[in-house]
Amino acid sequence: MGDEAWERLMEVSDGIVSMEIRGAGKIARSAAGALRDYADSCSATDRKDLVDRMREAAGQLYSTRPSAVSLRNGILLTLKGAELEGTMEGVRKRIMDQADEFIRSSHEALERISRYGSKRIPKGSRVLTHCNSSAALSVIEAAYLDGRVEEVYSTESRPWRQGHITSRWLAERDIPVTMIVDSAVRYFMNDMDIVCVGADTITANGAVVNKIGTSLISLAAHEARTPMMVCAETYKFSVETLTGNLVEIEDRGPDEVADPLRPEEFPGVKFRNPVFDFTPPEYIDAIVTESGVISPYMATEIIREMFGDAASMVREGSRETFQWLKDVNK
Ligand code: RUB
Repeated sequence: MGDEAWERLMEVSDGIVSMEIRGAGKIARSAAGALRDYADSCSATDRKDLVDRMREAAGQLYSTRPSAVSLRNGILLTLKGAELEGTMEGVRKRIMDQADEFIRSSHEALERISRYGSKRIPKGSRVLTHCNSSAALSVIEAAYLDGRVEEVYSTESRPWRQGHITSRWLAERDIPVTMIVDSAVRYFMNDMDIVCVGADTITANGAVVNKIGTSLISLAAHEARTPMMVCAETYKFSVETLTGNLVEIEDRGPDEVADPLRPEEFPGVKFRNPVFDFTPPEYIDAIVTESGVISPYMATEIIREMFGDAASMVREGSRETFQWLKDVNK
């Protein structure tokens, strides 16, 4: 494409790939913002050219983090129905308005989640969290301000060590925090009152896709009878899983595992680096969404609400956008 607008979009895309921009919610909001800016500034010549360019931009952003359905849903909600507008200005305005609305409502969702989730944390709790989730942290902060959290245990979260971000964030707010290595979770689990984590994707059967290690933590929590709470906006629920699609687990390659040692120093050794895993619904006590606190077994209800929306998009004639994103997802 070669124009400045595309370069700015690529900066966001590269930022997501390099993990400068990370966390399911932030990725989705950044993608929506990038699409809005691209719609505003790309040098499309007519309506069709703009629609084509927006599709290309969406495909570029969509390819960056395959496990985050939030990204796909953020893109879909930003573009939905835009190709139905009769003029280039109409297409542009609809995309910009929908991007702003997605970003606004996603902030509002976080605020609600913090209010609903904090009530689930008993007074004087020790809370374990994993990785770095803005939804989980918003709950923990609200609960702390309500006198419910005594201390937070934060896992290091190898290989990227997002636990460093979480621990600093908590310490900056004077919330007592202790950082532990991932493999110490079982050792400390009996001292925890609740586990509070985020999600990248929630499937139709109520399974939660989140940072690698979440599933092991859920097993330890289950064995210790420690409640496991997942905090997630409804746009992290996956419509496609209702019709059998599987969630792809991102594998980020060996360098992140072997760093600072290089893989070349391990001749004959293979590395695997899946960065998310599945926690089955039987190990999750509650999912806190902006629509309420639900059992994971109610995931289909949330998805059906969204599916209704998707179905109406198809009825309105937005089939193309919807189908196109489905094709990208295959
Ligand atoms: C981050 C991660 C977070 C979820 C939810 O993984 O697994 O728990 O994305 O985050 P990564 P949020 O660092 O690989 O992006 O609640 O902020 O959306």
